[in-house]
Amino acid sequence: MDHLRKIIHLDMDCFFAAVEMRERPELAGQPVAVGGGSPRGVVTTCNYEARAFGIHSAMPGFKARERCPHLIFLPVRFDLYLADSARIRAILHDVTPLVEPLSLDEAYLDVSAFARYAWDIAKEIRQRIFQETGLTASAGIAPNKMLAKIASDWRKPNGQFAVIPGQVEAFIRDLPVRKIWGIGPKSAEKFATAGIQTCGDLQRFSLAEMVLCHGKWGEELYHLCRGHDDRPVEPNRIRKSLSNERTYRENLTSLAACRLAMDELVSELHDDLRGSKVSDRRIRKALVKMKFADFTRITRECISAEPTRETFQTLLETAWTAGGNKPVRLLGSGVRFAEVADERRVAEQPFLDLE
Ligand code: TTP
Ligand code: MG
Repeated sequence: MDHLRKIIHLDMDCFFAAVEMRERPELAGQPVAVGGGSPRGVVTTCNYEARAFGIHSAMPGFKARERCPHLIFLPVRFDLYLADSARIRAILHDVTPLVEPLSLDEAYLDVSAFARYAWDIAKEIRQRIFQETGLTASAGIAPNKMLAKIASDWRKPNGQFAVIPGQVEAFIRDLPVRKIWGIGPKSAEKFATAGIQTCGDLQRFSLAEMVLCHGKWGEELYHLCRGHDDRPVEPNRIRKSLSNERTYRENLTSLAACRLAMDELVSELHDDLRGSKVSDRRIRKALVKMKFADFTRITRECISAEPTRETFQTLLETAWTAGGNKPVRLLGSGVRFAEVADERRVAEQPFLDLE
């Protein structure tokens, strides 16, 4: 039940940039972005000084430099961020085993079982993270995951915000639909053309209408736009996919060049698939991602339990042709894993055959 739970969503502030600034105190007060070192690199994140110039994640480096010529653009040092992420996770696990990491710098905690206020727990966690890493975090506290995640943005940076059960209705009513879990810019645009801007607008539709328009997702949406979300905090979330990608210094202008590059990615992917955490997982699908010089993108996937080099080459060729043989700036390869429940079913198959 929603009102019985106390969920904290913790999110580090400008994570990669904050780590870099801690390492180089002389950068204080200057606009800093972290991203690919080459002129084609993309901003992964930036500090608030840089955000003031309109710079944001996923912005191409050249554009960022246009907006802010004195921007300090630092290369990504992933190992460094990974080490901080591990320290932060250890702090969270010290509080409760009910921690669900979402990415390197984000996690949910379920503190329902604590008699203490979730507000105080969040505050202590943030203080401890600061003491041990020198980094600031923000937190959202709410009766469920969706609201906690929205709330952690409310007092960023270095702040926290709580949505108490009695305030859920008022909190959700005026929120843009874009804030709802699973609604991306495209769906938000579709809703906007239908005159639906806020969660309150969406609440005017009955459950039957929502299901009629959006199927199973409509039913979920019906609850989410009311601020109801009963997804549990799941420690050790099971990985659904594994992928890699690379942005090339020079565009790849022929299929032959893409083929070579894809072989390299696939061999790395196969290495990663031997890693301890995924080596026992069953693969369900293979996929290829392609981003073109004009920034359009395409993905192609196929069902495959043991995708080989050839599987990816076939997908690559389909994507290349479907994309219109345009110069390619980024390639990616990946696999989707079978659900663990499906895996069990498959594992039981031989028994069924024997009967
Ligand atoms: P975010 O939490 O989305 O961003 P942030 O921590 O930098 O800033 P905020 O204060 O708004 O939370 O992402 C966490 C880290 O993940 C970010 O520091 C860099 C990395 N990242 C990428 O590599 N690519 C991306 O597109 C995004 C959004 C983040
Ligand atoms: Mg963050």
